[in-house]
Amino acid sequence: MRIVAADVVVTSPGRNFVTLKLTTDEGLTGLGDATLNGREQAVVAYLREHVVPLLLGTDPHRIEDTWQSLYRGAYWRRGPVTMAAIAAVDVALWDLKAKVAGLPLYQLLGGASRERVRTYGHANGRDVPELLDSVRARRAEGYQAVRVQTGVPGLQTVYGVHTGEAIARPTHRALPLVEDWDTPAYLRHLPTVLEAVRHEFGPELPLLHDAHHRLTPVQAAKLGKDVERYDLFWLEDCTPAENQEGFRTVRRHTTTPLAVGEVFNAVVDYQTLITEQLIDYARSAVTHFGGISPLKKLFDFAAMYQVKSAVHGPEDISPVGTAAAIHLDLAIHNFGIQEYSGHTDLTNEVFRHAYTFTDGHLHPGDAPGIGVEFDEELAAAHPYEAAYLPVNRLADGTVHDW
Ligand code: CS2
Ligand code: MG
Repeated sequence: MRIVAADVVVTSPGRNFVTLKLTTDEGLTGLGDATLNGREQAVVAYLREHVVPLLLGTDPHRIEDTWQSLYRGAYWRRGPVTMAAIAAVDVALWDLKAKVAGLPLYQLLGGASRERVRTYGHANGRDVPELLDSVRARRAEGYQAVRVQTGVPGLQTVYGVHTGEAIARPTHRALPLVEDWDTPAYLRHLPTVLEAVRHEFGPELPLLHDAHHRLTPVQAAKLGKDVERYDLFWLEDCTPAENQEGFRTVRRHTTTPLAVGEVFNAVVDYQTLITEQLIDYARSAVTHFGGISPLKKLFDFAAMYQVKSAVHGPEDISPVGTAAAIHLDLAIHNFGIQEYSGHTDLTNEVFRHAYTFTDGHLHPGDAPGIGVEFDEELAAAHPYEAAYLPVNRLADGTVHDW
């Protein structure tokens, strides 16, 4: 079998997605997600200019060799653009291999280790009453774990808080929106928010919170300690994790579980964090970590240190990347939880998928491959529109992590 075509398709059914479609000389097709939110066209160029020419004529069964050739052959390694491009190839090849075998992908990853995949959803509100309503809405949709994010008094726009349809979070269609930030105000406010949520919903509902890279290590340590009484399922991205050693400070002061890694794209990004057990959940997405092949290696490494998976799954991971994640979630032993924001109805028409969401859990389905069909005609009806993630600035105008 040989790859005879490799198409890179950008579509925007409400937000931009980049999809790689590989076609074999036997007419089989495999899909991969190459979406990098706010930098989509960089991945498109990387694929079209530097990857597609290398794929044509190759044997699609040689997944590991193709992956290593794309990773080592570029000389310039890692980074989100490169690894999103490689991820799309990796997933498309696994899709093809499973289709040839006539099996759902999870069967090629070791088979099911569980009956279904536990998820968490996003609840948010500009203030506490709005947040409580949003938690109720997620629970009514079946979620059994909820991430909670609110506005901060005195700030106009804060990460994770948006109005309108929960799963169509706006990635701003012009130049980056400038949001404001005030760490001391946030550190004072968050414990009061969690107090209100626990008072309303009790001690058992698994609650998660995303600090989104905004704190220094000692601020993160203080926050982790201040919220211990609310028994979070995790505190995410509490401090920029490129400084892996910074987590030693956090871990020394708090038992609040820590989750990190959605911006990572190689195992080495986690090495200190995992080997020193400074985190509890590894957050990388299939789409941003180079695909299923390396992500399974990461979780197997993490399992040696009792670190669990928590694959990144916001609406800017396409249904192709989501499907790939769910197959891996079902198969690995050290599964933790799967983030699942869902997608708009239009997106689900462009990417018709076999995975299902029931009672807060996902199942990949048993269609051969990853179980996604791509409606290219509908995709073409929704062309790319430049869109950027927001930028954060402090009161004095200094740029801050968003
Ligand atoms: C967030 C993401 O879901 C999360 O945990 O950190 O939504 C992140 O903001 C986006 O993926 C950025 O594109
Ligand atoms: Mg996050």
